[in-house]
Amino acid sequence: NSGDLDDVFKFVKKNRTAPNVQYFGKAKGKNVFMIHLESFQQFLIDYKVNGEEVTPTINKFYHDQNTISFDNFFNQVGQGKTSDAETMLETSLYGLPSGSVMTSYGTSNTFQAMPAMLEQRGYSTASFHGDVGSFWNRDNTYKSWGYQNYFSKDYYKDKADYEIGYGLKDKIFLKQSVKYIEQLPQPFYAKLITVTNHYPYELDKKNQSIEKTTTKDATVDGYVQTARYLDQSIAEFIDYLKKAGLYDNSMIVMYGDHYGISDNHPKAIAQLLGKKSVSSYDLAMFQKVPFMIHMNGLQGGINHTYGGEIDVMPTLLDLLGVKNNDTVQMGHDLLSEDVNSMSQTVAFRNGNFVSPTYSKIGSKIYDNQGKVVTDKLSKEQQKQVDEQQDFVSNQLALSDKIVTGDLLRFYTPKGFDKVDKTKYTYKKSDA
Ligand code: GP9
Ligand code: MN
Repeated sequence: NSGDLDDVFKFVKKNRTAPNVQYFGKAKGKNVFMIHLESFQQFLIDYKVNGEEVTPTINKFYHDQNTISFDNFFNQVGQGKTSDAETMLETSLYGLPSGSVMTSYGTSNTFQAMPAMLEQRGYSTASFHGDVGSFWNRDNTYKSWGYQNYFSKDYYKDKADYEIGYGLKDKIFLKQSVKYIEQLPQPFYAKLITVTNHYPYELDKKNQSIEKTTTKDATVDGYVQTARYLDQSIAEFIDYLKKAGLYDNSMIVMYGDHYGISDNHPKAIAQLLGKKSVSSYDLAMFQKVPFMIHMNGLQGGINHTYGGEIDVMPTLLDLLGVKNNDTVQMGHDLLSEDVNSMSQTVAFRNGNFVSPTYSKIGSKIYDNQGKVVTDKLSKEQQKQVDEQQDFVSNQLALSDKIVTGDLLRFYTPKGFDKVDKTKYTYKKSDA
């Protein structure tokens, strides 16, 4: 009801931060590539096996002087995994406590999502993925988000050994995506969702180019091999972008959607990290994923701001110079200098949170060195933690109300045209 919407606006207003003048509009009119690195965790950056970098291309991209790279950026997904990541990144709304927004609400709900906002500013928009179009209900959700094009498996030439796991192997997928990218009117917004680096991390012999790790945990040790394969596919794709002249006139965003190695493997994780054992705090830090923004002329560097997937849309909209101060977003611009006391409190879907000061994991409070301080906080410190907890609970609950009540149908931001889902169709015609 409209009372809920009032609470939403109150929260959004308080949470909003002013754009950074150094970055606002820097990417205005540029093509945008959103490159989804499946199950790619931050620890892989600069990680070595037997002295050899696992992902040299992504490492180079991460350290490029024109790349803003976040090293305290967390995945915030729940059961909806990839779909939760997509939902957060393109709508700045959370996934649900259980299930998936895209599956349960993607068809029917009203959204004010990235693709629609950009289409209304002259962009063409497309999502690319080498799995069947209906997975995670993408074929319906993308219409609600305003995607003009969705190139799923039907659009790709397929052969017996082209696929592994959930779909086309990344090299084949990215290579074949080129002919569709070339047809997109510029400027465009293009999302490419890779999938080979997905559990159970199996790869055909001929594509293996690095040794497995040796934790003896069968579901862990192949991870670096599929990550290496993903890295090589990115190398080939970047080569193409450079040859096509797209590298220089695009903003290229890369992100990891969620963990690849779950909390159920603490022993193996400890070994990978060169530790005796891992605490709950270590496991929370293990939820970091890369978030990198590359563009010619961008003043890059490693940014230590704490943030998560919910913050991507406001960050990118500001870079693109898209005014978004009346849109409903749960996150905020990570490049803003106008920080408020909650700006760096990062919620997990289960109500836990991390921040540069205190983190709450389960029933325990940790300081930023990973020490348990639950019963050692001063009154003042306890007050701060309580405020963080309230912020997190409120943010998640409001997001859930928006989604389950379809509240955005009652509100259209100024200058935004309600998405007409019926105008999109993704069926491959034989033209
Ligand atoms: C399938 C792919 C996998 O299309 O996106 O999703 P995930 O299992 O990572 O949620
Ligand atoms: Mn995924």
